[in-house]
Amino acid sequence: MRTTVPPTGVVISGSGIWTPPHIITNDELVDAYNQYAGQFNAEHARAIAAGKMEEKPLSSARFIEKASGIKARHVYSKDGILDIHRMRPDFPERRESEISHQAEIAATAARGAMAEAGKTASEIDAVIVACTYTQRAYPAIAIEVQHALGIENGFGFDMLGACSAATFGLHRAYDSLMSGSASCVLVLHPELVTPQVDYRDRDSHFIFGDVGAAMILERADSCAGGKGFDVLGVRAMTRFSSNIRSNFGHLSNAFDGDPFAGDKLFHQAGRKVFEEVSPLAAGHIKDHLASHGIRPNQVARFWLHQANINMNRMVIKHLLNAEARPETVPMVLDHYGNTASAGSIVAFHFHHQRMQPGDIGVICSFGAGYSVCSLILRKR
Ligand code: CO8
Repeated sequence: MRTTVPPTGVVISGSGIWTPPHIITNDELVDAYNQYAGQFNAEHARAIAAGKMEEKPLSSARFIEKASGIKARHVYSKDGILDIHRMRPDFPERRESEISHQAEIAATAARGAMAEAGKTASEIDAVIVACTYTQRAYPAIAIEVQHALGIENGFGFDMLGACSAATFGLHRAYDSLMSGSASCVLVLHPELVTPQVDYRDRDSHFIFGDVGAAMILERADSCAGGKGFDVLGVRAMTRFSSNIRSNFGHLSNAFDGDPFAGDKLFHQAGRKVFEEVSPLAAGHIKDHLASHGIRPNQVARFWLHQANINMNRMVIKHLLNAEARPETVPMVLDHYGNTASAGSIVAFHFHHQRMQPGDIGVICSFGAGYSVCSLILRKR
């Protein structure tokens, strides 16, 4: 029930995941891309020789694993991505009378989180869908999920925040709970991002995978059995950069030109992002921990954004001046790819079970915007 009495604290009491049914390995992806590139180069041989067109460079599975740590990714739809005459996913379009793709995967992840938290629909009074893209502007995906799950109380809304959407969503949930405007919040991250990938671009075709993730946050005084994690603090920051960018939006319909041209899809200056965001994220985490009197080496688990394994190693090097050990800094990127804002939540979901009461953990996202957001947790 909604209440205006501020709580004594906020707890994360459940998490859930929807994993797409299909997997694409680096070898499969590179094979399809290289066939496409070979055909493109043959078709445009004259223009390339005359310097009027750029040759498509070949991709390499070895490069991908070494440069990013990604070995495979789960995807909602596989065939279209590997079809060299299509080079983009093919989702069946649903009728308005059917549940939307994004609401369906969000609801599946939500059921897992609700089961773990022991919450029924009648106990939830806010639904936040926080992700990189929503498949439509309105009605909000969150309201559709609210309806699909039979949540009759409260409100739902969608919010975007690129790489940090999930943690910014958790931040909003925390604020709603602390202000007393909600008592149990379902936060959802249905990251269907493969449609925003340019599979004809060698430098970025390997980065992303799809996933759905969910979290339940509630008032500490309503959370039975001392389970879950106390949220000790939340902190967000942003600083403008165009180094990670997608220009697709509803204005694309008003512009002349191809609404699906390269700049409308995901593109980035990856090396710059790597070099600029790693120290930004490390400094942010260090300051946030210090404001709670915690040193980085007192943290049992860092659930970091899953964009690049070398980037996470760099963040940990800045923080601890040590190597990132898998038991302290779990990675899910190797088989999920970069799942946009959901990555740190997926890492949390699979890697929090063995923590002891009192153990400290940090969830932290970083990337497009630039944006960074962290939550400091303590195992109950
Ligand atoms: N195969 C073979 N060679 C390649 C390939 C490839 N696939 N790609 C690039 N190369 C080549 C380059 O052309 C370059 O060649 P040369 O030296 O001759 O110029 C060489 O390899 C080295 O290139 P880079 O310096 O670019 O390689 P890096 O070591 O920097 O690795 C990465 C590239 C992996 C992209 C790396 O820079 C990286 O991951 N950076 C971090 C970027 C990041 O975190 N971005 C955030 C992503 S956004 C996000 O997380 C979610 C929000 C947005 C969601 C969007 C959904 C679609």
